[in-house]
Amino acid sequence: MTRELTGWLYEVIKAIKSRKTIIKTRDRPIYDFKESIIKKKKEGFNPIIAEFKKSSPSGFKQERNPIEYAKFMESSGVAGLSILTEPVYFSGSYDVFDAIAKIVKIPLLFKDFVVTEDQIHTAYSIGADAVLLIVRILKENELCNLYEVIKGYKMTPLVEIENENDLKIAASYCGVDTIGINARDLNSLNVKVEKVIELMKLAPARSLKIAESGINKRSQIFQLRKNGADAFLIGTALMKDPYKIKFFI
Ligand code: 137
Repeated sequence: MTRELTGWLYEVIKAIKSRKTIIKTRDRPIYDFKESIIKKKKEGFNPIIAEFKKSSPSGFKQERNPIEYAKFMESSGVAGLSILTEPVYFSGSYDVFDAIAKIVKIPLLFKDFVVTEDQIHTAYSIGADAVLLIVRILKENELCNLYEVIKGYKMTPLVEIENENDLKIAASYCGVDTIGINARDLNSLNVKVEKVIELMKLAPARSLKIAESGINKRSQIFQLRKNGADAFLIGTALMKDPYKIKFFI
């Protein structure tokens, strides 16, 4: 089904088969992910997507109350929230996503390793407004199919790339207009923010570009913005110290 995967990535995808599917009536409107980013930009702010992440395969660990974090980020003016839902490596959960969705009125990104339509039905049911699709873990036809399922719900597909080859696939697929450029290599876990700048230069000019991973300084945000980033997805730095948002925005 997926491109050749090894190590922890292989384990994550394998375990997806045993994840539950949640189908229920959604009692939350769809908040437009792209519009929120464009609005913040027009207002002169750095559009930040603050991520809720409790752990990761890089060895990161941080306990924090998800509701307090989400409310604090919303009141600080972030463009949206990204919430990890993968349970084994990222200590994520659908329940936490659902609970946050009930209390905030800003766009929420379903941040997981999406390879099945059932995951998208779940994302919609628990209140997602955008869903991450990682090119690295999908074949072209799977990417296109899942992309359409997300659009069918009127959510935003955020297509994540981490190298030139991924970018070619994302750019050649007709509708892809929101691209996440990941500084982190999913195999080696090395983070290189400079790589994002190089890839942004090659991305279609019309696309909305979100710089992901490794951002912990205001100066990086300026540099990325100067080189074409429209928004910034920040996890580790904000989980460790939520008050840093004041410097980033
Ligand atoms: P951060 O700001 O924490 O460097 O990155 C934010 C975000 O891009 C990142 O949390 C991704 O959503 C998922 N992260 C990691 C990973 C994915 C694969 C392998 C490792 C990790 O260490 O965060």
